[in-house]
Amino acid sequence: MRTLRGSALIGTFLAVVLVSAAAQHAVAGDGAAGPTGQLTGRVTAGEGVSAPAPLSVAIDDWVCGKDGSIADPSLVIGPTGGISDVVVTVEVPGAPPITSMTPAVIDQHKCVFVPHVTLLAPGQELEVRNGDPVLHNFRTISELNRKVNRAQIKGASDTFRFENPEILRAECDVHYWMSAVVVIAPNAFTTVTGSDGTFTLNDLPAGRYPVRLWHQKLGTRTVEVEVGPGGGRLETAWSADNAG
Ligand SMILES: [Cu+2]
Repeated sequence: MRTLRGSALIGTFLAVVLVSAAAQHAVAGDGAAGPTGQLTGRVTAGEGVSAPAPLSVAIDDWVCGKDGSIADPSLVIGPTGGISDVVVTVEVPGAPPITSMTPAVIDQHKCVFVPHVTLLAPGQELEVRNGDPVLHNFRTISELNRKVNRAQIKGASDTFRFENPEILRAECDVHYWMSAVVVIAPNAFTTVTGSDGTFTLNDLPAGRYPVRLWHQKLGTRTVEVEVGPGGGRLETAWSADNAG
């Protein structure tokens, strides 16, 4: 049985290169009104980190596809080495809450949760749909929010709200390979890397901050970044630690 703890946390280290885009203008930030800047960054796969093998399909292959036809969404590396779906949180003291309340939808399509990672504000409505002609269920693994376990027949739609900041996992028990990540963001300076491993966060107060990086397979790491009035840049290569 797969569990959150059971996900293989690969021993890792981060090669971190911090480049301040305007270090000469950087001032200490306290989250109050003052100069703000844009933080851009990229997370790439370092030595020893590679995409897992495609998933095996053991049931419902008439909908889900043939064995080996589903790319494993738990660790996706783009053609130029960017890692998708890394949750990035800049820990700015006194940061405002995330306020984006655009509708969030997770569909189940050919036995894959789409999108794999969904970013929510606390309390934001999340719709989960089953677009497949087979039974799925949506079961969450969480510690800070109420647990959900909802079977969904073809065409079903259910909505959920999660009130507390947390990164929670969701799985389908019918199709053991199905997993999704739901991020209830702790602050407005939280985002998820795109398919090329890049991210952008706007309106950060100038200052030096810890940045927490979370990935479903690679685990959690904290790095530092400096943001000046002209912005900041974070480049990290996330590597497997082969030293043991
Ligand atoms: Cu399923």
